[in-house]
Amino acid sequence: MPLWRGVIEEYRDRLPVTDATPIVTLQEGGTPLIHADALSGRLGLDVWLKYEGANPTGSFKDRGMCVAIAKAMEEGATAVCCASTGNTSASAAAYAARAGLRCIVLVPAGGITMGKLAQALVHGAEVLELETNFDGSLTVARELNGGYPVALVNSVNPYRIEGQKTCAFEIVESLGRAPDYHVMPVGNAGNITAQWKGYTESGPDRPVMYGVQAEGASPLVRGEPVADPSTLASAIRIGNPASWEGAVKATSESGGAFLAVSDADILEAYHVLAEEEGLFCEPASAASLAGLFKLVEAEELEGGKTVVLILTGHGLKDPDRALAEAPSTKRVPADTETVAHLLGW
Ligand code: AN7
Repeated sequence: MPLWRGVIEEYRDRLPVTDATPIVTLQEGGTPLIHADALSGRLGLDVWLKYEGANPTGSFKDRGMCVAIAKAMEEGATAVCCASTGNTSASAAAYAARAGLRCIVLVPAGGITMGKLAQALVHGAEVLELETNFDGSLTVARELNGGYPVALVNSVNPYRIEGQKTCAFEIVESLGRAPDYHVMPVGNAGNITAQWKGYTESGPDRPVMYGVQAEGASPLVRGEPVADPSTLASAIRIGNPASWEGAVKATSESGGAFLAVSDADILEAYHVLAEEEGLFCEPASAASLAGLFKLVEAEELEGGKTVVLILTGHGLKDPDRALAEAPSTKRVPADTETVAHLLGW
């Protein structure tokens, strides 16, 4: 098997890199596109799951972060910063560590999961919990970038979008063409912007793009920012997406739409993915399947067509949620007869 070289080397001709750009890579990208056998049968569609949790830091963010960090180095930066609901900061911290850059992370106080916080800390980022939400944290990050010697690596940095579009390249290469429908979660909206850009650079066929938001954090569905976003899917707890225009371009040019799903819908989809497909993703990622269920119910999709769902982050990012959703375990004596009895034999 040839070595997968990471997105900068694999897609060099389609990214804004030159011989002067250092390669900073954890061999991100090249993630599995897994056929969802059970869901395809149940829904009468050909459903594929792009498992972005298989990236080195456990989310799709690595695709764009490697390009953003490489460009920051090329431009002489010594420090990077980001605001984050958790995955961006985990990724920024890892790539900054590899590149030898100072990394400053601004997160909403109490607003990110344990796994993501652990990642930022273990890689040596300077983590500040701001007494605000994600949107307020992003404002501070932008102002830091404006007034101090620090590069901003949120997805308002165009290099992030460039790197993230490689996910669409991989999907088109794997399927031999674009899918008919593409369904993904939307928070700050960088990723849907990037996926659409990737498809438009991949050839003539394009999917219909659906962006799924959590009901309590669904500015793109409502058509206006949400001041106090709320959902258990903390990754997408965002009220005023920075890439608003790019997201609207994706859905309008492709003939798609934004839709909102409840937290209960998200958890139902989370269980289906884990229990029927064997895939553990975080709640924000399960929003894509919750969205697909809703689209099928509303008879929006044509039967037999190909659908790709993006599972954006690994389930281990949020172990608290997994345990809260599971039955509690039993502590028993180490006695085979007792164990067998408990197992119903
Ligand atoms: C698992 O980490 O915004 O619409 O600061 O972590 O491109 O924001 C995370 C977003 C979906 C939404 N799924 O993507 C952050 C951050 C997962 C995520 C999204 C995020 P965008």
